[in-house]
Amino acid sequence: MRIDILTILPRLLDGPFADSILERAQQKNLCEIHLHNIRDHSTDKHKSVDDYQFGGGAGMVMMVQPIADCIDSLKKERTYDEIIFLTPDGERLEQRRCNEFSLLKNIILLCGHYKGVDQRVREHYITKEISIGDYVLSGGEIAAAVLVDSVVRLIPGVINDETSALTDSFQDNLLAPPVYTRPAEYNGWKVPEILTSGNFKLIEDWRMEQAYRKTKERRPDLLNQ
Ligand code: 6GU
Repeated sequence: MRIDILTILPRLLDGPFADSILERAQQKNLCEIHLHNIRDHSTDKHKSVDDYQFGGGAGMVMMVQPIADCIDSLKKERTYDEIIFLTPDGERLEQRRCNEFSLLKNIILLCGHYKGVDQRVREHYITKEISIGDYVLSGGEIAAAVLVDSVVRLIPGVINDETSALTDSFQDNLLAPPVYTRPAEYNGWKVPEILTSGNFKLIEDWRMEQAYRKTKERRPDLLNQ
């Protein structure tokens, strides 16, 4: 999978992809992540990327030209399955979408800023608009990092233990059950006995029941889907 990210703040994204699972996915050539500074594509003599909005109102708007030229140059090289705009008024990202995105070959992510992006970019280039939740971030970069992390970890081979991505919270509309490691007793706090019983059928039943109980208490909405 190839991911091209368009941003006016590429430094914000230097960190998140350089460590851990995302670093390993790139080293194993299971995904390529390319950052593009939108400002490098501005033909304006001041390298502007934003301007006042027509009709007045507070806040600058990201201009069409630098974004259009950047996307056009990428589209000359390959075809893209999706061109995704990260925006708080987009569709809320859920695990089902992450699973779908993880099957794609080439995607572009556009990180918005200021008041937003000129509507003509959204109409003529963008194929999906995604939000990561009902709160406002200063820009789309951190949302892009969230999307990339949630998607790349689902690419086969990225996580060593093949089953572990499948047992995550949300993968079956259930929150994950509690987990424990050694020691079996710490400070008088004991691990549930069933987990050290060696009876795998009972352990599986216990985990299922815990997952169900937690979901019912914290996220009953998930059980009605
Ligand atoms: Cl994708 N962008 C911004 N700026 N804020 C957000 C968001 C995206 N998703 C939730 N809040």
